[in-house]
Amino acid sequence: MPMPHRTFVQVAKRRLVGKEGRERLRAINALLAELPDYRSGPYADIRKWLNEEIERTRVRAKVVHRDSIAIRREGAAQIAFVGPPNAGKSSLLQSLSAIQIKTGDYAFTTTRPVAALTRIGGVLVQLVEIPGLLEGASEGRGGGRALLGVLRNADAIVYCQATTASPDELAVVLEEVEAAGIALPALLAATKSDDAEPGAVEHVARTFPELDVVPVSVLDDESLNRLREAIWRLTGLVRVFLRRGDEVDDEPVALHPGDTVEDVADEIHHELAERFSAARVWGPSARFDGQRVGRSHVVHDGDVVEIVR
Ligand SMILES: Nc1nc2c(ncn2[C@@H]2O[C@H](COP(=O)(O)OP(=O)(O)OP(=O)(O)O)[C@@H](O)[C@H]2O)c(=O)[nH]1
Ligand SMILES: [Mg+2]
Repeated sequence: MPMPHRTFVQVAKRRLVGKEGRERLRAINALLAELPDYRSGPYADIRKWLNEEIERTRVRAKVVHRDSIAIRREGAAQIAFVGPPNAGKSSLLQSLSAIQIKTGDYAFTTTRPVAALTRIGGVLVQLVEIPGLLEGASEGRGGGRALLGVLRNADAIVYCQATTASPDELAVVLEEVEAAGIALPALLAATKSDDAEPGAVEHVARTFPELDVVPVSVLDDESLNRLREAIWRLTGLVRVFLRRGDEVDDEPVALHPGDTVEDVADEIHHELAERFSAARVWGPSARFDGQRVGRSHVVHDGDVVEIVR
């Protein structure tokens, strides 16, 4: 005598409670094996329900998987490149760093976030391309929630809009970012400026009055340098060059606004931060060259600092 079908459904539901992924699929398959194999009637309905449960479980597993994408943070700041498909995001990443990345004259050449490490203002900065965010992204469309999750972790945004395309495309993207509650320092790169019709850059600028616009072309090194400088300002980071005796380091240490001489010492060594006595400062925060300051002295971008032991 098979188990009455109503009892079977109750048993099945109880066994599936709290199970997801592979564990749930195993439980469903076990139930299917126990199910009397009538071709019609209530048992056939249960088989249909269980088979649909397999499908739903698989879809859920994929969504859960895609709901978070991890980009390992590197460098002193993470800058996200965001914009409609085909805006030239990958091309910019490639031109600003040393990475090889697929670019193409069609939408969705890039399907997952891509990271590139580069030096900007002498400091290592991580650039991340966020692939085309679609209308409805903040509700999860096109894996949008995972992409916005990556964006939320960034320090600043470079929005990309081709001067050869309609700015309406970027307007959609901006709405999704706003709907997701993400508000980061941002600028707008008006891309493909070599190909722009007269007035196209101005049109982009008028459409997004709240954003600083940097016209840029991957064919124009000067424009890429201007973009680098604008990105540097966006990071808000403060560069300090360390001095040891008469030598000044070529590569600066990156600090945050409000950081002090003590933070500078801490960058060199935690122990040094505990026991150093004073520092000497040259540059924007110094009243005169080599000014002697205490550990709570706030450093400015471009300072040269010598820690006095
Ligand atoms: N003329 C010109 N074409 C450019 C420039 N930058 C990118 N392109 C072209 O624009 C197309 C799209 O470039 P991608 O860098 O792949 O754009 P994307 O924003 O990464 O695109 P998806 O990853 O598909 O969303 C390619 O054919 C590029 O060669 C530029 O500065 N000038
Ligand atoms: Mg791309």
